[in-house]
Amino acid sequence: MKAGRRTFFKRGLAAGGVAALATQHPKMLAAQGGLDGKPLEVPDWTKMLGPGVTAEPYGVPSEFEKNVVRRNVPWLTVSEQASVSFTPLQDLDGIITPSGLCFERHHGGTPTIDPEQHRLVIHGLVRQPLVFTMADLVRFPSVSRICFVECPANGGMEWRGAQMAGLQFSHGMVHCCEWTGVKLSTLLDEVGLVPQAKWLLAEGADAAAMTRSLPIDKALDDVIVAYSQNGERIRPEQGYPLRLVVPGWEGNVHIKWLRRIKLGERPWQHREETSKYTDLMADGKARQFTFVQEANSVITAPCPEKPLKDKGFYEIRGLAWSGHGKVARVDVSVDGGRNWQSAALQEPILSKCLTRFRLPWRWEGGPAFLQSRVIDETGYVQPTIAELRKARGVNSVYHKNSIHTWRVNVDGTLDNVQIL
Ligand SMILES: Nc1nc2c(c(=O)[nH]1)N[C@H]1C(S)=C(S)[C@@H](COP(=O)(O)O)O[C@H]1N2
Ligand SMILES: [Mo]
Repeated sequence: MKAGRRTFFKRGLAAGGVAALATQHPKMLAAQGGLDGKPLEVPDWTKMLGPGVTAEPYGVPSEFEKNVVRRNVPWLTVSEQASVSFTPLQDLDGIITPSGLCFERHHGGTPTIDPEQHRLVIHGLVRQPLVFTMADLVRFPSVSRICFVECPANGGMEWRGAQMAGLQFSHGMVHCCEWTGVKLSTLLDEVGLVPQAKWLLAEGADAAAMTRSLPIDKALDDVIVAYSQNGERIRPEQGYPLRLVVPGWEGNVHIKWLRRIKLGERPWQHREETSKYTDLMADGKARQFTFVQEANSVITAPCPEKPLKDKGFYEIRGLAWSGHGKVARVDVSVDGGRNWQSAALQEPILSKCLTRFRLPWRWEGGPAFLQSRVIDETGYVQPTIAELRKARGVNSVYHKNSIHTWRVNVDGTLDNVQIL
Protein backbone atom coordinates (compact mmCIF):
# COMPACT_ATOMS: atom_id res chain seq x y z
CA MET A 1 0.00 0.00 0.00
CA LYS A 2 2.77 2.39 1.03
CA ALA A 3 4.88 1.54 -1.99
CA GLY A 4 1.80 1.92 -4.13
CA ARG A 5 1.19 5.47 -3.04
CA ARG A 6 4.77 6.49 -3.64
CA THR A 7 4.68 5.19 -7.21
CA PHE A 8 1.37 6.94 -7.68
CA PHE A 9 2.84 10.33 -6.77
CA LYS A 10 5.96 9.68 -8.79
CA ARG A 11 3.93 9.03 -11.92
CA GLY A 12 1.87 12.13 -11.35
CA LEU A 13 4.88 14.36 -11.10
CA ALA A 14 6.81 12.62 -13.84
CA ALA A 15 4.23 14.02 -16.19
CA GLY A 16 5.42 17.45 -15.12
CA GLY A 17 9.01 16.50 -15.91
CA VAL A 18 10.47 16.30 -12.40
CA ALA A 19 10.67 12.56 -11.86
CA ALA A 20 13.98 12.69 -10.02
CA LEU A 21 12.87 15.26 -7.48
CA ALA A 22 9.66 13.44 -6.89
CA THR A 23 11.36 10.20 -5.94
CA GLN A 24 13.36 12.08 -3.33
CA HIS A 25 10.59 14.13 -1.73
CA PRO A 26 7.23 12.70 -2.70
CA LYS A 27 5.46 13.72 0.51
CA MET A 28 6.74 17.26 0.65
CA LEU A 29 5.91 17.96 -2.96
CA ALA A 30 2.45 16.57 -2.67
CA ALA A 31 1.67 18.71 0.36
CA GLN A 32 3.28 21.87 -0.96
CA GLY A 33 1.73 21.76 -4.39
CA GLY A 34 4.72 23.69 -5.79
CA LEU A 35 7.91 22.53 -7.45
CA ASP A 36 11.46 23.24 -6.42
CA GLY A 37 10.38 26.15 -4.20
CA LYS A 38 9.08 28.11 -7.23
CA PRO A 39 5.48 29.33 -7.25
CA LEU A 40 3.05 27.90 -9.80
CA GLU A 41 2.80 29.84 -13.02
CA VAL A 42 -0.11 32.32 -13.05
CA PRO A 43 -2.59 31.05 -15.67
CA ASP A 44 -4.56 33.28 -18.05
CA TRP A 45 -7.82 32.81 -16.19
CA THR A 46 -6.32 34.39 -13.10
CA LYS A 47 -5.36 37.52 -15.03
CA MET A 48 -8.84 38.64 -16.05
CA LEU A 49 -12.36 38.89 -14.68
CA GLY A 50 -14.81 36.13 -15.45
CA PRO A 51 -18.52 36.48 -16.31
CA GLY A 52 -20.77 37.92 -13.58
CA VAL A 53 -23.16 36.12 -11.27
CA THR A 54 -26.20 35.65 -13.49
CA ALA A 55 -24.35 34.84 -16.72
CA GLU A 56 -26.09 31.46 -16.36
CA PRO A 57 -29.32 32.11 -14.39
CA TYR A 58 -29.78 28.35 -14.32
CA GLY A 59 -26.31 26.87 -13.94
CA VAL A 60 -24.83 24.30 -16.28
CA PRO A 61 -21.79 22.05 -15.83
CA SER A 62 -18.30 23.17 -16.85
CA GLU A 63 -17.70 23.17 -20.59
CA PHE A 64 -14.94 20.65 -19.90
CA GLU A 65 -17.53 18.12 -18.73
CA LYS A 66 -19.43 18.07 -22.03
CA ASN A 67 -18.86 14.35 -22.47
CA VAL A 68 -20.72 13.56 -19.24
CA VAL A 69 -24.12 12.92 -20.79
CA ARG A 70 -26.97 10.46 -21.07
CA ARG A 71 -26.63 8.23 -24.11
CA ASN A 72 -28.94 5.86 -25.88
CA VAL A 73 -28.45 2.76 -28.01
CA PRO A 74 -30.27 3.40 -31.30
CA TRP A 75 -30.61 -0.28 -32.28
CA LEU A 76 -32.21 -1.21 -28.97
CA THR A 77 -35.66 0.23 -29.63
CA VAL A 78 -37.67 1.12 -32.71
CA SER A 79 -38.42 4.73 -31.77
CA GLU A 80 -36.99 7.44 -29.52
CA GLN A 81 -40.38 7.94 -27.87
CA ALA A 82 -40.55 4.37 -26.60
CA SER A 83 -36.93 4.11 -25.61
CA VAL A 84 -34.32 4.55 -22.93
CA SER A 85 -31.35 6.78 -22.24
CA PHE A 86 -28.64 5.63 -19.84
CA THR A 87 -27.04 7.29 -16.78
CA PRO A 88 -23.27 7.88 -17.26
CA LEU A 89 -22.34 5.94 -14.08
CA GLN A 90 -18.68 5.94 -15.14
CA ASP A 91 -18.50 9.71 -14.60
CA LEU A 92 -20.35 10.02 -11.29
CA ASP A 93 -19.21 10.17 -7.67
CA GLY A 94 -21.16 9.75 -4.47
CA ILE A 95 -24.70 8.39 -4.47
CA ILE A 96 -26.90 11.20 -5.85
CA THR A 97 -27.55 11.25 -9.57
CA PRO A 98 -27.67 14.82 -10.92
CA SER A 99 -31.18 15.39 -12.32
CA GLY A 100 -29.93 16.14 -15.84
CA LEU A 101 -28.08 12.82 -16.00
CA CYS A 102 -30.84 10.50 -14.77
CA PHE A 103 -31.62 7.69 -17.21
CA GLU A 104 -35.05 8.09 -18.82
CA ARG A 105 -37.38 5.34 -19.80
CA HIS A 106 -40.64 6.20 -21.45
CA HIS A 107 -43.12 4.47 -23.67
CA GLY A 108 -44.82 7.42 -25.35
CA GLY A 109 -42.41 10.35 -25.18
CA THR A 110 -42.32 13.13 -22.57
CA PRO A 111 -45.58 15.09 -22.34
CA THR A 112 -45.54 18.85 -21.72
CA ILE A 113 -47.89 19.27 -18.77
CA ASP A 114 -49.09 22.62 -17.40
CA PRO A 115 -49.07 22.16 -13.61
CA GLU A 116 -51.98 24.61 -13.28
CA GLN A 117 -54.13 22.32 -15.38
CA HIS A 118 -52.82 19.00 -14.07
CA ARG A 119 -55.15 16.97 -11.85
CA LEU A 120 -54.81 13.78 -9.83
CA VAL A 121 -57.98 11.80 -9.23
CA ILE A 122 -58.30 9.06 -6.60
CA HIS A 123 -61.42 6.94 -7.00
CA GLY A 124 -62.78 3.38 -6.99
CA LEU A 125 -63.18 1.58 -3.67
CA VAL A 126 -62.94 4.73 -1.53
CA ARG A 127 -65.41 6.53 0.69
CA GLN A 128 -64.96 9.91 -1.01
CA PRO A 129 -63.41 10.15 -4.49
CA LEU A 130 -61.32 13.32 -4.77
CA VAL A 131 -59.61 15.41 -7.43
CA PHE A 132 -56.39 17.16 -6.39
CA THR A 133 -54.69 20.14 -8.00
CA MET A 134 -50.91 20.55 -7.67
CA ALA A 135 -51.55 23.37 -5.17
CA ASP A 136 -53.68 20.99 -3.08
CA LEU A 137 -50.97 18.35 -3.06
CA VAL A 138 -48.20 20.74 -2.02
CA ARG A 139 -50.27 21.81 1.02
CA PHE A 140 -50.29 18.30 2.49
CA PRO A 141 -47.59 17.34 5.03
CA SER A 142 -44.49 16.57 2.94
CA VAL A 143 -41.79 13.92 3.12
CA SER A 144 -38.37 13.68 1.49
CA ARG A 145 -36.34 10.55 0.98
CA ILE A 146 -33.48 9.35 -1.15
CA CYS A 147 -33.97 6.15 -3.12
CA PHE A 148 -32.88 4.49 -6.32
CA VAL A 149 -35.13 3.92 -9.31
CA GLU A 150 -33.95 1.03 -11.48
CA CYS A 151 -35.59 -0.24 -14.63
CA PRO A 152 -36.00 -4.02 -14.27
CA ALA A 153 -34.56 -4.27 -17.80
CA ASN A 154 -31.21 -2.92 -16.50
CA GLY A 155 -28.64 -5.43 -17.79
CA GLY A 156 -31.43 -7.39 -19.43
CA MET A 157 -29.57 -7.60 -22.75
CA GLU A 158 -26.94 -9.84 -21.18
CA TRP A 159 -28.80 -12.98 -20.10
CA ARG A 160 -27.13 -14.99 -22.88
CA GLY A 161 -23.71 -13.34 -22.76
CA ALA A 162 -21.89 -10.03 -22.41
CA GLN A 163 -23.11 -7.63 -25.04
CA MET A 164 -22.87 -3.98 -24.03
CA ALA A 165 -19.64 -2.07 -24.67
CA GLY A 166 -19.35 -0.40 -21.29
CA LEU A 167 -20.73 0.45 -17.87
CA GLN A 168 -23.14 3.15 -19.05
CA PHE A 169 -25.06 0.65 -21.16
CA SER A 170 -24.62 -2.46 -19.00
CA HIS A 171 -25.88 -0.81 -15.77
CA GLY A 172 -27.02 2.74 -16.56
CA MET A 173 -30.76 2.20 -16.14
CA VAL A 174 -30.57 3.28 -12.51
CA HIS A 175 -30.60 6.64 -10.75
CA CYS A 176 -30.72 7.76 -7.14
CA CYS A 177 -32.39 11.05 -6.23
CA GLU A 178 -33.94 12.79 -3.28
CA TRP A 179 -37.69 12.83 -3.85
CA THR A 180 -40.13 15.14 -2.06
CA GLY A 181 -43.89 14.85 -2.04
CA VAL A 182 -46.87 13.54 -0.10
CA LYS A 183 -46.98 10.03 1.31
CA LEU A 184 -49.53 8.07 -0.70
CA SER A 185 -50.93 6.81 2.62
CA THR A 186 -51.78 10.43 3.53
CA LEU A 187 -53.84 10.82 0.34
CA LEU A 188 -55.48 7.41 0.77
CA ASP A 189 -56.42 8.46 4.29
CA GLU A 190 -58.00 11.58 2.84
CA VAL A 191 -60.23 9.65 0.40
CA GLY A 192 -60.86 6.88 2.96
CA LEU A 193 -60.19 3.28 1.95
CA VAL A 194 -63.02 0.78 2.09
CA PRO A 195 -61.96 -2.62 3.52
CA GLN A 196 -62.25 -4.43 0.14
CA ALA A 197 -59.60 -2.16 -1.40
CA LYS A 198 -56.61 -4.50 -1.79
CA TRP A 199 -54.94 -3.18 -4.96
CA LEU A 200 -54.62 0.12 -6.72
CA LEU A 201 -54.12 1.13 -10.31
CA ALA A 202 -51.80 4.05 -11.08
CA GLU A 203 -52.07 5.75 -14.46
CA GLY A 204 -49.85 8.28 -16.24
CA ALA A 205 -50.95 11.28 -18.32
CA ASP A 206 -48.47 10.53 -21.12
CA ALA A 207 -49.43 9.27 -24.58
CA ALA A 208 -48.68 5.73 -23.35
CA ALA A 209 -51.11 6.25 -20.43
CA MET A 210 -48.91 3.80 -18.61
CA THR A 211 -50.76 1.84 -15.95
CA ARG A 212 -49.61 -0.57 -13.26
CA SER A 213 -51.34 -2.40 -10.40
CA LEU A 214 -49.85 -2.15 -6.91
CA PRO A 215 -50.82 -4.07 -3.75
CA ILE A 216 -52.28 -1.91 -0.99
CA ASP A 217 -49.69 -2.93 1.65
CA LYS A 218 -46.88 -1.32 -0.34
CA ALA A 219 -49.05 1.72 -1.12
CA LEU A 220 -49.60 2.28 2.61
CA ASP A 221 -45.96 1.62 3.47
CA ASP A 222 -43.44 3.95 1.81
CA VAL A 223 -44.82 5.09 -1.56
CA ILE A 224 -44.56 8.82 -2.29
CA VAL A 225 -46.58 10.97 -4.67
CA ALA A 226 -43.60 13.15 -5.56
CA TYR A 227 -43.42 16.64 -7.03
CA SER A 228 -39.74 17.38 -6.38
CA GLN A 229 -36.47 15.71 -7.37
CA ASN A 230 -33.13 16.73 -5.85
CA GLY A 231 -34.65 19.85 -4.33
CA GLU A 232 -36.43 21.30 -7.36
CA ARG A 233 -39.60 20.38 -9.18
CA ILE A 234 -39.29 17.08 -11.06
CA ARG A 235 -37.69 17.27 -14.50
CA PRO A 236 -40.16 16.86 -17.40
CA GLU A 237 -38.63 13.56 -18.48
CA GLN A 238 -38.76 12.23 -14.91
CA GLY A 239 -42.51 12.84 -14.59
CA TYR A 240 -43.24 16.57 -14.19
CA PRO A 241 -45.29 17.65 -12.37
CA LEU A 242 -46.15 14.47 -10.43
CA ARG A 243 -44.87 10.91 -10.21
CA LEU A 244 -45.14 7.85 -8.05
CA VAL A 245 -41.98 6.83 -6.19
CA VAL A 246 -42.14 3.22 -5.02
CA PRO A 247 -38.88 2.67 -3.08
CA GLY A 248 -37.01 -0.53 -3.93
CA TRP A 249 -39.52 -1.70 -6.53
CA GLU A 250 -38.97 -2.01 -10.27
CA GLY A 251 -38.82 1.27 -12.16
CA ASN A 252 -41.86 0.49 -14.25
CA VAL A 253 -44.26 0.93 -11.30
CA HIS A 254 -42.93 4.43 -10.53
CA ILE A 255 -45.67 5.91 -12.73
CA LYS A 256 -44.63 9.29 -14.14
CA TRP A 257 -46.98 12.16 -15.01
CA LEU A 258 -49.38 10.58 -12.48
CA ARG A 259 -53.02 11.48 -13.10
CA ARG A 260 -55.18 8.69 -11.69
CA ILE A 261 -55.26 6.21 -8.84
CA LYS A 262 -58.09 3.71 -8.67
CA LEU A 263 -58.68 1.39 -5.72
CA GLY A 264 -59.93 -2.12 -6.41
CA GLU A 265 -60.03 -5.69 -5.17
CA ARG A 266 -57.48 -7.30 -7.48
CA PRO A 267 -54.80 -6.41 -10.04
CA TRP A 268 -55.98 -5.12 -13.42
CA GLN A 269 -53.75 -7.32 -15.64
CA HIS A 270 -52.76 -4.42 -17.90
CA ARG A 271 -50.23 -4.64 -20.71
CA GLU A 272 -47.21 -3.72 -18.56
CA GLU A 273 -47.90 -6.60 -16.14
CA THR A 274 -48.82 -9.29 -18.67
CA SER A 275 -47.05 -9.01 -22.02
CA LYS A 276 -44.20 -6.93 -20.50
CA TYR A 277 -42.47 -6.78 -17.11
CA THR A 278 -42.97 -10.48 -16.40
CA ASP A 279 -40.11 -12.98 -16.03
CA LEU A 280 -40.23 -15.76 -18.62
CA MET A 281 -38.82 -18.90 -16.99
CA ALA A 282 -37.03 -21.86 -18.60
CA ASP A 283 -40.24 -23.94 -18.64
CA GLY A 284 -42.07 -21.27 -20.66
CA LYS A 285 -44.15 -20.03 -17.71
CA ALA A 286 -43.91 -16.37 -16.74
CA ARG A 287 -43.60 -15.01 -13.22
CA GLN A 288 -45.80 -11.97 -12.64
CA PHE A 289 -45.56 -9.10 -10.15
CA THR A 290 -41.91 -9.61 -9.26
CA PHE A 291 -41.78 -6.08 -7.96
CA VAL A 292 -38.63 -5.92 -5.82
CA GLN A 293 -35.28 -5.07 -7.39
CA GLU A 294 -33.01 -7.66 -5.77
CA ALA A 295 -29.54 -6.65 -4.59
CA ASN A 296 -27.13 -5.67 -7.35
CA SER A 297 -23.67 -4.11 -7.61
CA VAL A 298 -21.10 -3.06 -10.18
CA ILE A 299 -17.58 -1.68 -10.25
CA THR A 300 -17.66 1.83 -11.71
CA ALA A 301 -13.88 2.47 -11.68
CA PRO A 302 -12.02 1.10 -13.45
CA CYS A 303 -14.45 0.17 -16.23
CA PRO A 304 -14.32 0.03 -20.04
CA GLU A 305 -14.91 3.80 -20.23
CA LYS A 306 -12.20 4.48 -17.60
CA PRO A 307 -9.23 2.27 -18.47
CA LEU A 308 -6.08 1.95 -16.33
CA LYS A 309 -3.21 4.20 -17.36
CA ASP A 310 -0.16 2.81 -15.58
CA LYS A 311 0.73 0.10 -13.13
CA GLY A 312 0.41 1.07 -9.51
CA PHE A 313 -2.12 2.22 -6.98
CA TYR A 314 -5.81 2.41 -7.80
CA GLU A 315 -8.96 2.58 -5.76
CA ILE A 316 -11.54 0.15 -7.07
CA ARG A 317 -14.87 1.96 -6.73
CA GLY A 318 -18.42 0.91 -7.28
CA LEU A 319 -22.10 1.04 -6.45
CA ALA A 320 -24.30 -1.47 -4.66
CA TRP A 321 -28.02 -1.37 -3.90
CA SER A 322 -30.93 -3.50 -2.75
CA GLY A 323 -34.67 -3.10 -3.09
CA HIS A 324 -35.06 -4.95 0.22
CA GLY A 325 -33.21 -2.39 2.35
CA LYS A 326 -29.62 -1.53 3.19
CA VAL A 327 -26.41 -2.87 1.74
CA ALA A 328 -24.68 -4.87 4.49
CA ARG A 329 -21.42 -5.83 2.77
CA VAL A 330 -19.70 -5.71 -0.60
CA ASP A 331 -16.91 -8.12 -1.54
CA VAL A 332 -14.51 -7.43 -4.39
CA SER A 333 -12.49 -9.97 -6.35
CA VAL A 334 -9.65 -9.20 -8.76
CA ASP A 335 -9.27 -12.83 -9.90
CA GLY A 336 -12.72 -13.62 -11.25
CA GLY A 337 -14.29 -14.74 -7.97
CA ARG A 338 -11.59 -17.09 -6.60
CA ASN A 339 -10.64 -14.78 -3.73
CA TRP A 340 -12.74 -12.04 -2.16
CA GLN A 341 -11.94 -9.03 0.01
CA SER A 342 -14.46 -6.88 1.84
CA ALA A 343 -14.72 -3.35 0.48
CA ALA A 344 -15.20 -0.24 2.62
CA LEU A 345 -18.74 1.16 2.48
CA GLN A 346 -19.07 4.93 2.19
CA GLU A 347 -21.55 6.70 4.48
CA PRO A 348 -24.43 7.32 4.21
CA ILE A 349 -25.67 3.76 3.85
CA LEU A 350 -29.37 4.27 3.29
CA SER A 351 -32.19 1.82 2.72
CA LYS A 352 -33.12 1.25 -0.95
CA CYS A 353 -30.39 3.66 -2.08
CA LEU A 354 -27.23 3.44 -4.09
CA THR A 355 -24.29 2.79 -1.74
CA ARG A 356 -20.64 3.47 -2.61
CA PHE A 357 -17.93 0.93 -1.95
CA ARG A 358 -14.17 1.12 -2.45
CA LEU A 359 -11.10 -1.06 -2.12
CA PRO A 360 -7.43 -0.10 -2.55
CA TRP A 361 -5.67 -2.12 -5.25
CA ARG A 362 -2.27 -2.30 -6.87
CA TRP A 363 -2.34 -3.20 -10.52
CA GLU A 364 0.85 -5.06 -11.40
CA GLY A 365 0.16 -4.83 -15.14
CA GLY A 366 -1.17 -8.35 -15.66
CA PRO A 367 -4.64 -9.51 -16.67
CA ALA A 368 -7.28 -9.37 -13.95
CA PHE A 369 -10.99 -10.13 -13.61
CA LEU A 370 -12.72 -7.55 -11.43
CA GLN A 371 -15.99 -8.45 -9.74
CA SER A 372 -18.16 -7.12 -6.93
CA ARG A 373 -20.70 -9.07 -4.88
CA VAL A 374 -23.23 -7.40 -2.59
CA ILE A 375 -24.89 -8.92 0.48
CA ASP A 376 -27.91 -6.97 1.71
CA GLU A 377 -29.31 -6.65 5.21
CA THR A 378 -31.66 -9.59 4.66
CA GLY A 379 -28.61 -11.82 4.06
CA TYR A 380 -29.33 -12.14 0.32
CA VAL A 381 -26.14 -12.71 -1.67
CA GLN A 382 -25.86 -11.40 -5.23
CA PRO A 383 -25.77 -14.50 -7.49
CA THR A 384 -23.24 -15.39 -10.17
CA ILE A 385 -24.53 -15.41 -13.76
CA ALA A 386 -24.34 -19.23 -13.69
CA GLU A 387 -26.50 -19.39 -10.55
CA LEU A 388 -29.00 -16.91 -11.97
CA ARG A 389 -29.29 -18.82 -15.25
CA LYS A 390 -29.75 -22.08 -13.35
CA ALA A 391 -32.65 -20.56 -11.39
CA ARG A 392 -34.22 -18.51 -14.17
CA GLY A 393 -33.10 -19.86 -17.54
CA VAL A 394 -32.10 -17.42 -20.29
CA ASN A 395 -35.52 -16.42 -21.68
CA SER A 396 -35.87 -13.48 -19.32
CA VAL A 397 -35.28 -9.83 -19.97
CA TYR A 398 -36.03 -8.41 -16.54
CA HIS A 399 -34.37 -8.67 -13.13
CA LYS A 400 -30.88 -9.69 -14.13
CA ASN A 401 -28.78 -8.80 -11.08
CA SER A 402 -25.85 -11.19 -11.39
CA ILE A 403 -22.23 -10.49 -10.42
CA HIS A 404 -20.61 -8.50 -13.21
CA THR A 405 -17.08 -9.02 -14.56
CA TRP A 406 -14.67 -6.54 -16.11
CA ARG A 407 -11.61 -8.13 -17.69
CA VAL A 408 -8.47 -6.01 -17.32
CA ASN A 409 -6.15 -6.44 -20.30
CA VAL A 410 -2.39 -5.95 -20.11
CA ASP A 411 -2.65 -2.64 -21.96
CA GLY A 412 -4.96 -1.33 -19.23
CA THR A 413 -8.17 -1.46 -21.28
CA LEU A 414 -11.18 -3.27 -19.86
CA ASP A 415 -13.81 -5.47 -21.45
CA ASN A 416 -17.25 -6.62 -20.44
CA VAL A 417 -17.10 -10.43 -20.10
CA GLN A 418 -18.99 -13.21 -18.36
CA ILE A 419 -17.39 -16.00 -16.35
CA LEU A 420 -19.50 -19.16 -16.42
N1 LIG B 1 -46.42 7.38 -17.31
C1 LIG B 1 -45.32 6.66 -17.45
N2 LIG B 1 -44.63 6.30 -16.37
C2 LIG B 1 -43.51 5.57 -16.47
C3 LIG B 1 -43.05 5.14 -17.74
C4 LIG B 1 -43.79 5.54 -18.88
O1 LIG B 1 -43.45 5.23 -20.03
N3 LIG B 1 -44.91 6.30 -18.71
N4 LIG B 1 -41.92 4.33 -17.81
C5 LIG B 1 -41.64 3.54 -16.60
C6 LIG B 1 -40.42 2.80 -16.65
S1 LIG B 1 -40.40 1.40 -17.61
C7 LIG B 1 -39.35 3.13 -15.83
S2 LIG B 1 -37.99 2.13 -15.74
C8 LIG B 1 -39.34 4.37 -15.03
C9 LIG B 1 -38.14 5.20 -15.39
O2 LIG B 1 -38.08 6.36 -14.64
P1 LIG B 1 -37.16 7.57 -15.12
O3 LIG B 1 -37.54 7.93 -16.52
O4 LIG B 1 -37.32 8.64 -14.13
O5 LIG B 1 -35.75 7.04 -15.11
O6 LIG B 1 -40.51 5.13 -15.23
C10 LIG B 1 -41.70 4.36 -15.34
N5 LIG B 1 -42.83 5.24 -15.34
MO1 LIG C 1 -38.48 0.19 -17.16
